Amino acid sequence: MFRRLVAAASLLLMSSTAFAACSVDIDGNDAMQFNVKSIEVPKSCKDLIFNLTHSGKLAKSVMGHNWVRTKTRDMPSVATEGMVAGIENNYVKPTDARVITHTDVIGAGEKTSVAFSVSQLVADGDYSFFCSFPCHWSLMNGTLKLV
Ligand SMILES: [Cu+2]
Repeated sequence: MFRRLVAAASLLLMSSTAFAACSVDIDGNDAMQFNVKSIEVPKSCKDLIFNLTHSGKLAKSVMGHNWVRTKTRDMPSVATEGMVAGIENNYVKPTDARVITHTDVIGAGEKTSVAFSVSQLVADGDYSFFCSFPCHWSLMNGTLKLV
């Protein structure tokens, strides 16, 4: 039932031309890798929809992935403090003002989405995204910029 609802929601998003050009699909796998290393956000988008999938076979307690966005300089400290916050907080310190957006942690075969307002980004801003599951951020990270 849940999967069917998620599939229906995805179809709705994909069928909307407004969202189609303003969305990013990214996948995490069991080798602790994202399939995207950089994201360019068009200035013309009002919101960016970020869709995260997990194409691996491992459970979220073992090889969970999320997507966290911060300024690049904040990434190491946010990742370290997120590890302590635990899976019940999706490895993100609650009310961490340095975290601009994040998804929940997902495991194999799951998907999740988050939307954020592109107006939060400045043109020359130095942003990164990463997975804050313990010890993943140094491999699972990339850059995000407004274009
Ligand atoms: Cu991860």
